Amino acid sequence: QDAGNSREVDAVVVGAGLSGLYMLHKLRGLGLSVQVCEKGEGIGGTWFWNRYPGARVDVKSLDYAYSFDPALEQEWEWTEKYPAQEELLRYIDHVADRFGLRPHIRLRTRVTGAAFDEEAGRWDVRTDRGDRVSAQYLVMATGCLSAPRLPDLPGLDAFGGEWYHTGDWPAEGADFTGKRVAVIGTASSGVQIIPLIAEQAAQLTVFQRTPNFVIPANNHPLDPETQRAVKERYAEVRKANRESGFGVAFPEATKGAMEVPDDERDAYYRKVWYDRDNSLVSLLSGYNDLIISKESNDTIAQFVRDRIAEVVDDPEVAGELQPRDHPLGAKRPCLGTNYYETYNLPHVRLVNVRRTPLAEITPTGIRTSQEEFAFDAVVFATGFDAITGALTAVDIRGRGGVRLAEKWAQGPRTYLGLAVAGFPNLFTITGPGSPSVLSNMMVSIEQHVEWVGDAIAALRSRGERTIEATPEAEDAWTRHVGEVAQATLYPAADSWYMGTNVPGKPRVFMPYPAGVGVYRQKCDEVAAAGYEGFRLAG
Ligand code: NA7
Repeated sequence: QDAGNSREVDAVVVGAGLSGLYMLHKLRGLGLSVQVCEKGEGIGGTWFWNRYPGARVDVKSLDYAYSFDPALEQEWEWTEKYPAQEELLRYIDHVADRFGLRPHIRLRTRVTGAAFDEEAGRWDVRTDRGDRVSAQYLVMATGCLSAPRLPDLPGLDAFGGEWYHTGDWPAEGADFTGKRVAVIGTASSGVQIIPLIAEQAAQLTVFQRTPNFVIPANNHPLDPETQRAVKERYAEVRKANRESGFGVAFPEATKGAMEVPDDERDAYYRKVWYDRDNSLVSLLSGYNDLIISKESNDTIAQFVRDRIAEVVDDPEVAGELQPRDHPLGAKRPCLGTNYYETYNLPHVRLVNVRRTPLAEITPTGIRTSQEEFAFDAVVFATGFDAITGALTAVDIRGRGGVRLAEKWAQGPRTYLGLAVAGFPNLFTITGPGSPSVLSNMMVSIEQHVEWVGDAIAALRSRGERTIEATPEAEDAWTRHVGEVAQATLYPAADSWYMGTNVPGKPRVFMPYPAGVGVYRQKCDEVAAAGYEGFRLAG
């Protein structure tokens, strides 16, 4: 467990979440010595930190599970359609024990910097515990939603009540019984926590800047027969997931939404809304142009707005909850359980902070441009510096001492979302320029980890020491990602995909939206062509 203050390893992996753990296992399998550094007190990454009430994954359990080991995928029994945070963490702990991963993980250890030593061809990695680790390979497995963001509001230091961020929830939990509680933020995390806080709190005030499209999760205990049926043909299911668009296989739509009669379209949307086996993928994959054509997208957006009007008693509140400023899917749609219903409760109030902006946190609560509120607790469900935040938070310096954060000042530049020119032997798992957050993360994580493992194995078998993206390959890839994004509705919305939730962050669409199947093929072609676009050196 103790790494000591200074040591040499083949690889340092930063982060012990789903990516880091599999990367560790993969590299150990290749015979490498590996040091994983994890800032948390426990492993699990996203599923360690997001311990807030109601936290659960929005991809079905049987799809959101490692596929690399057939025995593991058969033996683990999921209990729900969408597992909660505790179950996911139990699964992650099981994996770590099963594959003997813990001895290689140093907990409570944040990597603060890493510099590439050009002469030695190695990374010199520093931690907040004063460690110096020299490694040939550096794998950033730091996650896409792991740098929590608080709003830039004055006064939080002097707030006399309790406050929490959903992405950094205390292990001991929080009790809101009988309290006056504020929630700021109404995306995935807010949508999950709001109905549960409403059950405890005496008063709940929700501060909403942008309403989101919230689809009923229709979560339920997983039927044993369903689980058995999937496991019987798991290999086939996994293959189809890998070749799909979002990382969850779904029959390919052959028609656009406007090519079918209104009643047929409406029937499809209703089926997705009420079906107990529905999913975000079934919602977005029903027609082949929902994320490309505004006219088609309007049909599903209006369908959701109509459902909100049906559920919410007060027409004015319903109007506030209906998203109108962005296409459905251009921001991450949310899965909810009793979300809209919660606004019918007498002790729950919605405040539109687009109209009456938040001004400050006061010692006793929150002040908007219009009104002063008293609270015992404030919950920030305000999201993350997504995709690049956890990477640029580390002082990573490549050739010539160039800082990654500087290089990306105008937006991230990568080759295939997993390598950066000028940063040899550095890999970014689910980095910007890869499908990452637009997909079932598990599929994207496994694909990256396996590609990186194969690249390192290839390098070693050829007796080469470094692999590095060429600037030309990086330019072409970065341009390609931008072009594909421009052909979609994604850039039409302000979102964390675009970096617009972080003041000063460049407005660039970060993930690669062509689908995981297409993307995988490109990565495989690059490898098969002898790592085309990379320079290998001895
Ligand atoms: P998100 O999706 O980044 O949502 C953050 C929410 O907080 C969103 O509603 C924001 O409104 C709101 N927000 C952020 N800053 C402010 C300020 N300053 N004032 C008012 N409201 C604010 O984070 P989540 O944790 O919910 O979800 C992250 C992902 O995890 C999710 O997409 C799934 O993939 C899982 P905005 O929309 O920016 O107007």
